[in-house]
Amino acid sequence: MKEWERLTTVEEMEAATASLLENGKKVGADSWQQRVKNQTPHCGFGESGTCCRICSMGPCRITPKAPRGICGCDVHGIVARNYLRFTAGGAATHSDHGREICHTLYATREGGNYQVKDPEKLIRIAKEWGVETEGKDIYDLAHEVAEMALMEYGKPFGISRWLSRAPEHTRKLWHDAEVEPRAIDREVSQSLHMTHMGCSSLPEALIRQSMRAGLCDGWGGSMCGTEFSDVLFGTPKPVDTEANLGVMEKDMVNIIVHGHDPSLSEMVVFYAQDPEMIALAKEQGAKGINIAGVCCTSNEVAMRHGIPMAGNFLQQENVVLTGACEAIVVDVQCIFPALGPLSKCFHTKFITTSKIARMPDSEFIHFTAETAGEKAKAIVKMAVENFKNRKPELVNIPQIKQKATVGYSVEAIKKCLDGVTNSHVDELGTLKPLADAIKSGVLRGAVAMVGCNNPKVRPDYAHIELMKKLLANDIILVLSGCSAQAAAKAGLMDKAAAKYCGEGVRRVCELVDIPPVLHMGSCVDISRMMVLASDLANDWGCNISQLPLVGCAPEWMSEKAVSIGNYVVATGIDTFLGVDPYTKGSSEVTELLQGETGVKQWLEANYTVELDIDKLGDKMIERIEQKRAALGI
Ligand code: MSK
Repeated sequence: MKEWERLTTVEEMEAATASLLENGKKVGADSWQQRVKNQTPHCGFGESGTCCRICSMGPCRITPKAPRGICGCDVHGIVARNYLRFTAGGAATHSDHGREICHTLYATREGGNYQVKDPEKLIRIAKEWGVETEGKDIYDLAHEVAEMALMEYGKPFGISRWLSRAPEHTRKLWHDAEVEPRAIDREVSQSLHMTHMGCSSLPEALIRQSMRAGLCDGWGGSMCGTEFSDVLFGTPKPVDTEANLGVMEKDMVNIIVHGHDPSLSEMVVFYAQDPEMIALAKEQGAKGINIAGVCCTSNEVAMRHGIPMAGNFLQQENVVLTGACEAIVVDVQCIFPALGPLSKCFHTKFITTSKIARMPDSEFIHFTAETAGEKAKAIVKMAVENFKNRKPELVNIPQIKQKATVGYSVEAIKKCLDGVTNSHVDELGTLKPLADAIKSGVLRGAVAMVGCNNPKVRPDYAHIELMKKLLANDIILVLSGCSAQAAAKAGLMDKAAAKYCGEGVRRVCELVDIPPVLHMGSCVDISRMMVLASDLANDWGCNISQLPLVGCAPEWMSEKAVSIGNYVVATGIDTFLGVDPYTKGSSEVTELLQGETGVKQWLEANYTVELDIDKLGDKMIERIEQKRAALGI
């Protein structure tokens, strides 16, 4: 392994966190590190998935002495039901985010709060969906397509429109396995129905529906979220930014945007650049207004505007602990309720904006498409006016940050490849050069690394160590979510990091002018990876499951991650987890998800769960090499 001396190490990040926790102690702040201690050890029944509280006869816990719940359900049925409910929670969350984006698209108008920024993409999607586009006003088209997309959530008949993007072989597998997602809400609702007391307890049926509910997310709600965010805010293209807590500015008003839905953060970014707001900031004694992000909202605005990334999931408290955060403005998902009491220890305004994510100790400013401009301006003003309340003795911004180039949508990746080969095939380009690099062995394969942080894993360590290991073995990476931010914080999204990688990755990065890990966006943007895999398989001339490509979520924590894992596996991509999904209590469910006879047989891919991160990396490399051997390359 070569020296990675340019990278910020996990030890450096931990030292920064330790100094911030000291800052917190001065004001009596609580922390997730302390709460983990309070919650440990965790409940063994919960961890193995063997506790059932679906009805009020229990809760029932399965032990050798009590092998069945009061209704008679065995451990396999209980674990499988819990798994499906977990999936449904994730699918609902992503899909509802997608629905909000569709509503925002419906609210677009010329000169309004929201406009169509990528009309070409809108026209492409409209044609894909059989909508007449000729001579139509772009806003009429936006409203028509938005309404069709909203109907995808509740249409009474048929399957998801987005499935037509998948290769024929994959679609046939879905059809034959009876996991094709129908209306998005139907799959979520049916999952809850199936798991109600007295419905399904057959593990196979429950795991099939888990796949279907996952697919309604990745090839349904998330795809709506991604595609229409691009139409609204622009399809990402490579842009330079910076990452880690050092992006916060001592002399400026710092506004942190956090959550997932870009509708809010886009407007906050806009008003932070308003000359009136900047003048107000100067009046308050600040040099200007600095916006930075946390979690996937950060990914969204980084990819479209180069807004710096302050950190990922387990760094959300750190931004407040710097004592230099005037406002942390949140939309939905992955927001610690702890931010309320924590903000009260400092001068920080904790501003919630969505009726979906109401929290104690926050200031609620209800944000809607209709009032977006006025509310975003009010939020920025509130933050600016809070600058004077900062306590200089509590300001501690760790001076660590790295450069990053982000914004690799599928369209952008194709454009980069096109620039090298000049093989301009059609308006969208081709992935053939990538396929050729893998076939020739210059690259051994690719890993899609995604997901959160989880205190069960040393934060960011698994992400960063696995990335280094894979890159050293000439495996290229596409990233999203908090995994992407881990890479950016470490410096792996700096193009200069290519020189530490294996010879093949280095050559490709230098030739194509890309960093060794490609930032593809937020959690909903894993749908981009599904399109990438489909197009790569088509350009290669093989099935997705044959590609030397695997998925990985080494530090995942949320229900959304399970939903994602299910649609990635169901799309034919073997997926490697570093945290157990509460299924180890059932040998049958473990076999269905990780063995040869369940999802592997139906959909040509399965899960591997390995808590030893080094072994997890070895297993991914081994699987990629097996796929290469099977292809004869
Ligand atoms: S934000 S779901 S902690 S990746 Fe999308 Fe990060 Fe996981 Fe939330």
